[in-house]
Amino acid sequence: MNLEKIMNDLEKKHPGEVEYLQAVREVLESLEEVVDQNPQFEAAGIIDRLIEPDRVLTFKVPWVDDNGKVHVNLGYRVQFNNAIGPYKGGLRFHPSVNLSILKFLGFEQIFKNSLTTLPMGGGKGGSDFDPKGKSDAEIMRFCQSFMLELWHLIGPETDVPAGDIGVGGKEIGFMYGMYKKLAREHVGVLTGKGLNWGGSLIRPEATGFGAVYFAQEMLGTKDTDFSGKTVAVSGFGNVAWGAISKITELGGKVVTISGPDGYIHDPEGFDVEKINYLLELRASNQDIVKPYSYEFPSAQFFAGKRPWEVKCDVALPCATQNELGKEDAENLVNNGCMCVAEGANMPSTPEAVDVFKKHKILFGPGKAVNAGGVATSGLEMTQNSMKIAWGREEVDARLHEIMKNIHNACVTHGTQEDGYIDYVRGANIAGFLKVANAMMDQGVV
Ligand code: NDP
Ligand code: 2IT
Repeated sequence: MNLEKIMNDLEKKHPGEVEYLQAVREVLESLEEVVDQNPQFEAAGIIDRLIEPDRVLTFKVPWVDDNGKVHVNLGYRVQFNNAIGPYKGGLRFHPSVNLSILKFLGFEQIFKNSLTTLPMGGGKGGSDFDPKGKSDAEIMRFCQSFMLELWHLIGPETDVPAGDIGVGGKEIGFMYGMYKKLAREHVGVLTGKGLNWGGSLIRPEATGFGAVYFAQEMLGTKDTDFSGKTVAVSGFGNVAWGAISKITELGGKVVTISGPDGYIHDPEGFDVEKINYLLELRASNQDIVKPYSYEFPSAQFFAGKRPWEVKCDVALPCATQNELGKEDAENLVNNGCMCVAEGANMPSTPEAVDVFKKHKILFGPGKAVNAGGVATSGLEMTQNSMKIAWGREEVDARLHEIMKNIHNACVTHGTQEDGYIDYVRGANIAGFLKVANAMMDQGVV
């Protein structure tokens, strides 16, 4: 495989799509050997077909705010690959959303979904709409307008969106209501639904819980666990909340959270009371974590900074892409951090990943670590198809088992001669092989 030629050609076709190009390069770097060992993949153009989405859909989303003013946002759905199942992946509502970000997320989703062992292809979508500071009525009108276009493109066996940054249970509810009205069908077309109307227990917690189950397996390779460990977490959204709750339950001490405005350092660690206060803060639709430091005097707020300068044993970046750079990685390593597990998608820059690998610390990439969210979405789809609802323990046990299996797949495909587990390589190869072989079976389509 000629990696540089593939990347040059891709860059010429999609100039400036930096996140997309970054994600493709990272995966292809891991696959060079496997592709060279399997000439049938090259002959069938597997890589060329895999790195371009099947289709990209863009649409206009007009909506009216509470003052009667009209706004126009852009909506997208990137249907990347459906070799092993219907397109599946979240919707992101954030002002930074553009095609490059959604293509990177959709591309990553192909391999992540393959790793879950469930039949799901890869997709992603969203809008540059900013839910921050909007009333519920405004969010509802936006979601309804978004679905007026999206509903043509999706279906329970075609493409099944879910949440991501800026899209939680509330937004899924508003979108589902409009889909149901248009399609006149009550089907599992979205995941992350409310418990009373087809949602699955554990789905809200799943990404964070899954990330911690995966990190637990990573620590297990060094004969240790979360008990007594100091943990730095970034973000305080859906993923960070689930992770903090589970780490705390397992006896770990989470000492940081962050928002776009800076981070909080609480050396005493977060407990249930503090987590509940943080949930209240988020529900108040504020975009800052600063008020926490007024409520709990043990905590200090560091404006405009990221938590990676704090001494910790384990780090879980759970906010957004490229939030942990080379210097941050060096700080973590120098402070004795032994394990970095990515709750977010691609939060570490390639330079940061190089630092972790050079120092041979445990590093789990997002597509493996955070796969518990979409895996539980897959379990929600199964329950919808069977028209049953599993109990909390059952879903949690299945999630836990899936995360262990993903860890095993990474170990199988990523263990180096000196025993170091290259989880990036392991996850990419394991995720790729299943999709590539399915594409081989299905001909050139
Ligand atoms: P949320 O919207 O619930 O939370 C996002 C968090 O990240 C918030 O704390 C937010 O702060 C912070 N954040 C967002 N953008 C920035 C930024 N530019 N700079 C600094 N902080 C930022 O999203 P999720 O928790 O769902 O998603 C977090 C990450 O996890 C994303 O990378 C997502 O793709 C990934 N993920 C999510 C899954 C899911 O099931 N939800 C599954 C797998 C991965 P604030 O709210 O204050 O803006
Ligand atoms: O990045 C992700 O895996 C998600 N946002 C969850 C996708 C899903 O379909 O549950």
